[in-house]
Amino acid sequence: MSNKKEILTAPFVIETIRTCSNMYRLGWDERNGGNISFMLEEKDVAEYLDVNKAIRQIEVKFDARELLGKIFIVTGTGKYFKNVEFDPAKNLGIIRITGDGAKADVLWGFSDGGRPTSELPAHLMSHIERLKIDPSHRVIMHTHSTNTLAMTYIHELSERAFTRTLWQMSTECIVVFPDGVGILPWMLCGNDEIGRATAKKMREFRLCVWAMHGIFGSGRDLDEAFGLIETVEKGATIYMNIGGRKILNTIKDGELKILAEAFGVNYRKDYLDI
Ligand code: 2HA
Ligand code: ZN
Repeated sequence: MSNKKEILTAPFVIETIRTCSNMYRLGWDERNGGNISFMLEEKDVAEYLDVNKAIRQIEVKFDARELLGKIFIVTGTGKYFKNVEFDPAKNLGIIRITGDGAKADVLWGFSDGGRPTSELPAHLMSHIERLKIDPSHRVIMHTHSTNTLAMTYIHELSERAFTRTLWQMSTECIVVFPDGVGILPWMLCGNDEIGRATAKKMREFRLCVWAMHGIFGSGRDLDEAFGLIETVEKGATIYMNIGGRKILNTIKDGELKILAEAFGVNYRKDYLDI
């Protein structure tokens, strides 16, 4: 008789499921779009699973030595966010990076023989970079948030210009992402190259926009990563709703400065014309 608790009652599983459903209903994750990886504490997972017992082993196809022994809950490749809540064990998995860092043990999930997201290299590389900057970092979230994606078709793709526009679109923006947004041009997804480019951006930004594709966001927990993406998407939504109509009022650079100072956030000073 196992003394382990039922995995589907684990807060980290419940929260991952709810996040997927929430993102699906926001219209951000059509079909198999989007993926999440959430680094878990071994002691938390051990309440539910034998962390040394692998159901099977998979190739990671990337040297993840720096994450050796780390445990992640991840969404599955080809799986739909829409379906996660109805069959979590099929659409999600819990993996532990093992061997020489090129393999992962599946501890739970991927019950139909599935594998982690095709964007796993980009996730793992981004985790490595964010952890160097912030040891409390835990979550990487990729999504196709509609208005941010739309904005990449009609807005200049310089990080400074894009960030400035977003900051102007709602008072909250500079407070939530004072570090701005990184941007990558269109690139082929699912490989090491976009993974490396994204991870490089993650040294400077907590969020990177993939032009004509979506967003890579990070955070210390699911709420923080989601909240960051949600706020960028809100700014982009206002921008798209303005739809090129003449702007009569905006938040001026001097006001953005006052705002950032009032909230004590470390904003990118060189992004303002002051
Ligand atoms: O998981 O979103 O970028 C499907 C994708 C690939
Ligand atoms: Zn995608």
